[in-house]
Amino acid sequence: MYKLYTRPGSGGFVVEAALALANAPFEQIDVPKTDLPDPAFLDISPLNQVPVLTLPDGRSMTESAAICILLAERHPDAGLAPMADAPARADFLRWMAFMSSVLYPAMLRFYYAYRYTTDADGTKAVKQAAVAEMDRGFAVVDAALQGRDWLVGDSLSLADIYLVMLVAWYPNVDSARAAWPHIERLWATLRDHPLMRTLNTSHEMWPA
Ligand SMILES: N[C@@H](CCC(=O)N[C@@H](CS)C(=O)NCC(=O)O)C(=O)O
Repeated sequence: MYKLYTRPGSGGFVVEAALALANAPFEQIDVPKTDLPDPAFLDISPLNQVPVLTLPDGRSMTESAAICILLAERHPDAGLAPMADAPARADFLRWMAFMSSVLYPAMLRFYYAYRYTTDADGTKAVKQAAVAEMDRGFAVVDAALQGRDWLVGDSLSLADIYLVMLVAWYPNVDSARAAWPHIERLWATLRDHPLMRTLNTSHEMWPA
């Protein structure tokens, strides 16, 4: 059985969604936010971050995008992503890498600004630059969604859920919804999705 180390409102959201869509049983372990992490947790997550997925064979992995890609591969019938030989596979890999390497780190720079400057008065500037980088990244994804129902291919994939998770973290949600209408359209669809509604009750990613 899988084991998911997570926390409400964290990147564990998309992994929990993937496991639920795949009907894969898992044990959930909520990891408290603390500066004094459990050494056993550091063994599997050296940066003390969630999500971490422990696989049925006992191996553990960090990195939300990698976890999503692996789950999609291991549960092909769940349709979590285009298969390796599908034309939309390239888009899926591209957007998963883009979101986890551009948008997610920009979120971290905003929410953990003190880590990104040695200047005690510098966090405001770090946060402003982080939001500017989020704006650049979301604008790229919004343009890609123009005229499309889904970010990748012709059906819901983990890329859509990953995107909605990220945009829900944007510091000013109302301005995000106004600035990126194509992302907002997708987000509105997912806000109505039964599984997202269920997950949102524990994760509280957006107002119900
Ligand atoms: N690159 C990692 C980032 C994970 C991450 O930053 N997780 C946050 C929660 S959303 C966390 O655990 N932060 C605690 C910390 O950095 O101290 C991934 O994509 O999974």
